[in-house]
Amino acid sequence: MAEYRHLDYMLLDEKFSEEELMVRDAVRTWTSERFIPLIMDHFEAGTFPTELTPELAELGVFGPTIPEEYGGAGLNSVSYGLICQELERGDSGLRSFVSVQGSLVMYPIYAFGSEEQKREWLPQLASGKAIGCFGLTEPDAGSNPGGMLTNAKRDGGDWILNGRKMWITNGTISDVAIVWAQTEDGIRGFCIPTNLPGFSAPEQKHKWSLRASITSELVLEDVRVPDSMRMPETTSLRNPLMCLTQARYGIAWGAIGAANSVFDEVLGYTKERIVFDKPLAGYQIPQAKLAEMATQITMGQMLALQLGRLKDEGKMTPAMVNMAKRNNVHVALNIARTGRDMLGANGISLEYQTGRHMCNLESVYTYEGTHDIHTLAIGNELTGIPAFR
Ligand code: TGC
Ligand code: FAD
Repeated sequence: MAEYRHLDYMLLDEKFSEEELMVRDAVRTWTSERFIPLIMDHFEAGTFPTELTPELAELGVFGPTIPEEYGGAGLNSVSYGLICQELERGDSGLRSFVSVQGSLVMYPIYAFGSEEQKREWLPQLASGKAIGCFGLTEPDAGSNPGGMLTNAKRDGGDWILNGRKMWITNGTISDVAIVWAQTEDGIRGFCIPTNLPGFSAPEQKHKWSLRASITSELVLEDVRVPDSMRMPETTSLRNPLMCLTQARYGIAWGAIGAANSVFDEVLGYTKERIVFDKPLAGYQIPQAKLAEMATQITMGQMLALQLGRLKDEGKMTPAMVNMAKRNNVHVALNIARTGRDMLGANGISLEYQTGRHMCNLESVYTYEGTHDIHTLAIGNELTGIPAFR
């Protein structure tokens, strides 16, 4: 495969610090050398290359913004964004694996967990010795997580958990699960090992998107947990939504990585592919498509970078993340669909990256808040009138 050339039309590389570029380049090289050669077979087989977990840990991509005393790398948010960008250039399933571990498992333990929970789990998760999952969505409560039916009832000093979660990334391979449940006092989060009696996580098969990612149900049947497994700082729906803000931030960057992978492949292809005696890239219609792709990628990069700088300055709001996730995933999906067409029949072959990115981005468009939910969140921010219900 040709060497990857990242589009930097507006010279944004000048805006990153030396440390940020070092982190980005290390992940970029790893993705090219260690991950991309494997992805076609894993996508086809519907498996994730879990054997790469120690290497990912060594790269420092699990919870990189968590302080070093808990095993994290203490990096800034822009570095985390660049990590997501480079991983998703490989595959959305790879970025998902890392997003869930860092933003949806390590972040809530760090933000809402007890000191014991932090000491027990964060170093294990950072080193990849433990894998985690985040159980919010249910069969009848996706966009509306406040409607969850999973519940936790007090029994002396313990809690009894019952319910079913669905579409949970990494569920089957997890050692620890963050489970959100209704209690008499509102929604609470629990941090539970997955080997407890009554807990199971059957894999959900037959996906045609995000195939190189494990997706599972979580089934909780009278799972008894001590109060020490409740995350003490969780008080309402606001807590899982705060986790989503962290993960959506990473997706806003990641989607641009996928779009860039497509753009690079399609640009190279159209220059080499001869149709009617000259390169496809020499015709106006493909050039118009390439110009639009490059423009959209560049605007997405600027949006992600500004979002990251605001996050590092403590000025990022959830509504800003709604806009960036919505825009960048939408743009990436459109670029992948257009790119798929421009590759002709090759566009449907897994020998090329583009078709796989296109299929994956359909999931990314839906998870972490669907496109329309983000539209309504921006509408709410602008008008002050919630139109969700
Ligand atoms: P609402 O009344 O608006 O909010 C409840 C409380 O939460 C606060 N809040 C947020 N806080 C932080 N970040 C956000 N994004 C927040 N959105 C809301 C809000 O201020 C309020 O706080 P307080 O103190 O006043 O109580 O709640 P609602 O029930 O009306 O719902 C609003 C809505 C629809 C926006 C929300 O429920 C939503 O975002 N729905 C989408 C659900 C979703 O994104 N699920 C994702 C599941 S995880 C996943 O997909 C992982 S994929 C991982 C991978 O593989 O990469
Ligand atoms: P619904 O909420 O039923 O939405 C269906 C349609 O209705 C969408 O078009 C939506 O935009 C629209 N809609 C919904 N509400 C409104 C409204 N108020 N107004 C207008 N339109 C509306 N969840 C987790 O908790 N953890 C995970 O790790 C996780 N991983 C996932 C991995 C994959 C591969 C996928 C596909 C999903 C994953 N999810 C996970 C679940 C994901 O977050 C949900 O699928 C998503 O939030 C949407 O919920 P839903 O599928 O129930 O769709």
